[in-house]
Amino acid sequence: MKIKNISARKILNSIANHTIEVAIETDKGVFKSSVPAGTSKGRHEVKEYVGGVDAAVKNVNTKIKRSIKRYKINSLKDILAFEEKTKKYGGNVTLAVTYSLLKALAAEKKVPVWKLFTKKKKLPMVLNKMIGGGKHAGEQSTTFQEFLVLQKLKDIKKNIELFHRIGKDWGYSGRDLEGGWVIDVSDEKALEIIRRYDKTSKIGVDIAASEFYKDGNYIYKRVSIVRKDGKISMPKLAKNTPEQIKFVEYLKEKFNIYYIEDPLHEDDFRGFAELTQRIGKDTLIVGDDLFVTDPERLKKGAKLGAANACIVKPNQIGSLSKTIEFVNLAKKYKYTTIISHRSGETNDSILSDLAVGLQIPIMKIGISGGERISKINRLFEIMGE
Ligand code: 2PG
Ligand code: MG
Repeated sequence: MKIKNISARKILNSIANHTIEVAIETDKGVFKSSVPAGTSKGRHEVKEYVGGVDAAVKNVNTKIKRSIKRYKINSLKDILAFEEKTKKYGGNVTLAVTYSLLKALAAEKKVPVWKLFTKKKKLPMVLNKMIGGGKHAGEQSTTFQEFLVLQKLKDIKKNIELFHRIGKDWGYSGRDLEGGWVIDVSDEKALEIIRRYDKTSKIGVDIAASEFYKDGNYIYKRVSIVRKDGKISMPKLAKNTPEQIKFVEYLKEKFNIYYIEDPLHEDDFRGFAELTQRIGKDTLIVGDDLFVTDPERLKKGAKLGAANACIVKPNQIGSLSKTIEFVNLAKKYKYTTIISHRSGETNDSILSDLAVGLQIPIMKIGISGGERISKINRLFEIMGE
């Protein structure tokens, strides 16, 4: 494929931070892509932009522009090989270039992007955020970052209705960064609210525990009172690791939780292993900040039996080649994969193509806001392709 031009510019993401958009021009047209950013980032994620977004724009417009002309890019393999040349500018630069190249190549081959990866089409289930707290909301919110409901894509209507019903009764404090309802209640109460409206669906939480872990303790904003044998007691706000594990187990049992992401802090492989051993048989114990889409961290986790599922966020590891390696490794270890949006999204919907292309069974995505809806709509479009 003949690349006539490549250029970059600064754009805003959904939380009004700058990111880059890359445009690649070929005989078939102009193909644009952009990359999201996280708010509750893992400590082990790669750098998004070396030298900042302005430097990234400049690097694409000068250095990458010069080097891409020297390469023949006619296949997925060529695109993955070219990533090596862009890595030094930061993960989001690499991905924005890669995504645009994928779109250009797909147009060249007259196929949708997902078909560059697979012929087999299987649409993921969707994991939609209903209530949001933690670092995605202000102080007046839950300690846990996300309260989620899993649904087959064709039944997403159920989640949409649920989202509206919760919003109507509880949405007076507004939305979090991903469009979830912010409710100033304890985490237990938030689960109770969801279960009040939906008794049967599989539900989940992203505890994002690293965000409230400090010096050996998990510090809660609020806890629910405990009634036992006619007595009422108030649990402490701080929980050490064994108490945290016990609490998560208690919530799982009480509310029949199917999906639990980052229940412990990002370096506690042993804690993850213990929890997986206790409740992993019928629950997904999901590593997000724990693995950061890094094959090496997944290898370590699998050896210890830490978690049984993992989040896939290409920009945590900063390249599509590493992301593919990670997904293949997860399949080898029989870890369930969940591809995920980020809190600072763009309208680019390529994540949905990657979900189908890499045959990932679950896609974690919000249910409100154009930047999230574009991805859901893309899944429906793929359904018809
Ligand atoms: C997460 C993500 C997405 P962020 O923790 O799973 O919901 O949040 O993009 O802020 O890291
Ligand atoms: Mg997470």
